Amino acid sequence: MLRTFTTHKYRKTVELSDKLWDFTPEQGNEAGIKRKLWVPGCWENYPGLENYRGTGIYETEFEAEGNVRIEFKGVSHFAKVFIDEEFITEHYGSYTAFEACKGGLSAGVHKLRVEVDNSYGEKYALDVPNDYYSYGGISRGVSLESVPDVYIQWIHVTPLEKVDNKWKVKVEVACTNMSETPQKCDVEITLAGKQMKFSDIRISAKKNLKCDLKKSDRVDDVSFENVWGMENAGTLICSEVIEISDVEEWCMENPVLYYVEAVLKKDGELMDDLVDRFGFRKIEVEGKKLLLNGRSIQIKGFCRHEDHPHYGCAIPASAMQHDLQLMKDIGANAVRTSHYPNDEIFLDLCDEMGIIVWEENHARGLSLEQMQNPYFEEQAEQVIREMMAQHYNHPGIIIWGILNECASEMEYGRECYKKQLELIKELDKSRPCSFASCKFKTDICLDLVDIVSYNIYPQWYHSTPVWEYLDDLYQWVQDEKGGKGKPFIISEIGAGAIYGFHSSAYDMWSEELQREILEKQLTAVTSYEDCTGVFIWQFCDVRVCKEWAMHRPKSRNNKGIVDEYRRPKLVYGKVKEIYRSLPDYRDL
Ligand code: ADA
Repeated sequence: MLRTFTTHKYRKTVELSDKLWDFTPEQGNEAGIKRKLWVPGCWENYPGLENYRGTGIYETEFEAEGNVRIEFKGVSHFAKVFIDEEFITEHYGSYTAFEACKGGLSAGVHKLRVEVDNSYGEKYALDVPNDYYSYGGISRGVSLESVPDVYIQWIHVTPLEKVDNKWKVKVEVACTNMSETPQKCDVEITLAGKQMKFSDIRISAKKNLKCDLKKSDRVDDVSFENVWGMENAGTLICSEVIEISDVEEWCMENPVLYYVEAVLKKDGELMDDLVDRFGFRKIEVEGKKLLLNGRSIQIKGFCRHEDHPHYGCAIPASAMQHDLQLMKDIGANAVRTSHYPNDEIFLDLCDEMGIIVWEENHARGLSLEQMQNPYFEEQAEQVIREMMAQHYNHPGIIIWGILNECASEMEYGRECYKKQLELIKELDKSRPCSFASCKFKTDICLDLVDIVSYNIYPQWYHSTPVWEYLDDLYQWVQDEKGGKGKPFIISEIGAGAIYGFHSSAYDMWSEELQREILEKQLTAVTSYEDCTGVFIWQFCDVRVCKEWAMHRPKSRNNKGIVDEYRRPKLVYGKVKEIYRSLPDYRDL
């Protein structure tokens, strides 16, 4: 399963995941020993491979004829793909999808080999030993699709605003041309019942980034390479701003979703299609407020890692849904996908359940030296491009975030933040952006964002009273250039506890102490007038890399409200009491 709904009615698609593949590790005690692994999955969940960091070969077979497009939703963290022993593509980045395309396959069975690497090293700037575990393997779904030479890459729908009960909407469709010659096609779009047609569109050929399009087609001459960083050349078709009436808005309490469908025709014949889903909703910043459809929202959120003892980061849909049900039970309305783009199934579920999302690119706590890695900029920007191209339509996503707790107090760091935030603005003007800072009164990047966000741990990492610390910080943000008058979010608060450890003395790591600290933090933050909301660190306990284990009992970051098996700790009831007592909107 790659999405929670059908994305093609016409394009022939088969899932290559949800089955066993052959897997052979290349180093260590198990080197050269072939075994079966479930895809999607992480190799650390198998006996003998629990700590395996290195390269491994995944192999399977598929039956096809003609052009194939294989979509990998996530391989952790570097992949090289071969079809019938021929190298097709490579991709770095565990948390975004990529495609491997090959034309003209003969009818029959073909071999697919994926060489996967989860080792650390300079070439992988975003994966460093960290306060969470970076697993190895084909960790998200894989699909095999039969495509014509020209196929639809994505559809982006931007709901702009609602005027007189009519929604103004813009639609863009990206088409890719796998062949060596330009092709002419018609593209028809159906959006919430409204139809649009773009005739005789010239789709530029691979590696030939020029299009000669008639002005009347309203087609922008933009290559994916320049804007979205896609591999193949193609054409971006932009609609006029259209108006749609009689539709329901997407909101937290009534998350209504609509479908958009694009079909591609050549000489009148249907060649390809793509279906995606979106919602009519507007997110905007107005002074200190964050407005959803004009109403000021109160974020009651959790930071969540994709982690589970049975599945690593490859969490099955039913277990994701269970996490979301627990969050709903607690009264939460928001998730921060800390610290990377999430599996799209999770985003689909958030859309369906009315849960708002802060999605961020992949980076946690990178130091100045780590940001100066020669690969850092390119790799971090690639995650942004892929995340935004792939997740653009999710109405649940209301904030794009970047670079959690990196060097935002240094000039060099500021340059990186600036470039990445400018890139986000270039790609999507319809959502605000932010980053989670830990640079207490030293951050120099607050002018670059729409929303100021801070991770704070008073009473846990230091003993300053919460209100005092928060107020001190907020007043500094108001004095500091750039932060003044913007919405202010506490993107992390938290305290650790080991499930089942009780202490009437409120000893460190006891459930009692965690409950006491979090109550103080949450009460102060949620009653602080100028604070737009909070994301608790964190939803569940997670495995950490061995380099971090010294400060993390059980090799876990134990600040979860539930433990790694989702068993509620004492604090669960307290958070539930506080979150449930607060409305979703601040204007009630
Ligand atoms: C940081 C960081 C988290 C986690 C947390 C903690 O704020 O963003 O990833 O490491 O601290 O538990 O200390």
